[in-house]
Amino acid sequence: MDIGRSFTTKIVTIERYILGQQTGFPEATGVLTNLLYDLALSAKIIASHTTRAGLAEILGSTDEENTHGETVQKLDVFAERTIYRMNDHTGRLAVMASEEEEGIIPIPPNYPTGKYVLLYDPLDGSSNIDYNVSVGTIFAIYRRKTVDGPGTLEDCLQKGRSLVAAGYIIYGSSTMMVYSTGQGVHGFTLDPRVGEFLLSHPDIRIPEKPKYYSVNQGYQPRWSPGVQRYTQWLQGDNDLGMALSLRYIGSLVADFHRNLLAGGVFYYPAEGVGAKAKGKLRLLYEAAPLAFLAEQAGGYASDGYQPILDIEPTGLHQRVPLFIGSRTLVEQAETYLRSESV
Ligand code: AFP
Repeated sequence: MDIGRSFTTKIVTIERYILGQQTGFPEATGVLTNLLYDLALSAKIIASHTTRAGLAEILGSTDEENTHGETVQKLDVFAERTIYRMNDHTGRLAVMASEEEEGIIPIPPNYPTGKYVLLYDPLDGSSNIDYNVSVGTIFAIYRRKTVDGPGTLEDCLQKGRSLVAAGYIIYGSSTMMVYSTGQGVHGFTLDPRVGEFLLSHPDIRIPEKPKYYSVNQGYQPRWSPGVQRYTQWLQGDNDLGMALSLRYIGSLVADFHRNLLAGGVFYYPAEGVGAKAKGKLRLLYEAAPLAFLAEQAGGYASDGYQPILDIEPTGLHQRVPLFIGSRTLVEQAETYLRSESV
């Protein structure tokens, strides 16, 4: 028997897959391909540190010194610097913006600018790091709006419908990169032995039958009557024929990833007046890129009234209520929320 031929599953690296997708577009210049490749490389570097996060030298304040007399960086700062340094000099980007930075991040004047814009949340859920809970990186790629020269705030303030690509990396029991360029959602698992992301989840579709709802139930007293009733509906007062199970990690990428694969809804609603009057999550760094993935996987994301992807951003750090996951569940949330405003 020819053992070699008995293995029918192809091994596809992320590089090969990204390149393969590009060949469907003869006009493509390869810039987006290389940008995604750089993000995969950033992910490998960040993953190599998250797996060592329990070690004392990684934890602690940003200005502490480790035993080698070097300045210790917290993991979220490290992730931020890694993505920036991987992308500041390539000539592919006009400008960047990060959840960790107040303003836009210009490309240094000694480097060329390019046609894309990168927005990212370098390490989402970072308050979970000290407890060995999964965290993630989220990225969003747009085409610049301005024609040339340094990119501007206007280039960053684009609605999700204009996204060229988006994705996330989850640093969990394994590291996965999940992305879409508008041709479905594809997931790659990092094989740490060979240092490659290998295609493990081609063409992810949110399952028809949902399993989970995910929300910080501790905040229930602060929710509007519509969100309260919606939650009861998810808990069994419905025509789904089953009560959904509650799963909540408190790390958006991990909660979204689980529901993407298992079916379900994640929501972080508005909480009346005060600091969370518009919820907690950021439109540009969290909601819009994940909404793009949700729609590409057959799901949906809404602020309770309109698609997240249709919201015109007015500020870099704008917050938005988020309902995301299986389409029927998110549409049901809209029904409950709209009914409270009539
Ligand atoms: P941190 O980055 O401060 O850990 O916040 C994580 C997050 O932005 C998102 O990943 C979670 O879904 C959400 O906040 C959890 O918020 P609550 O702790 O209020 O439930």
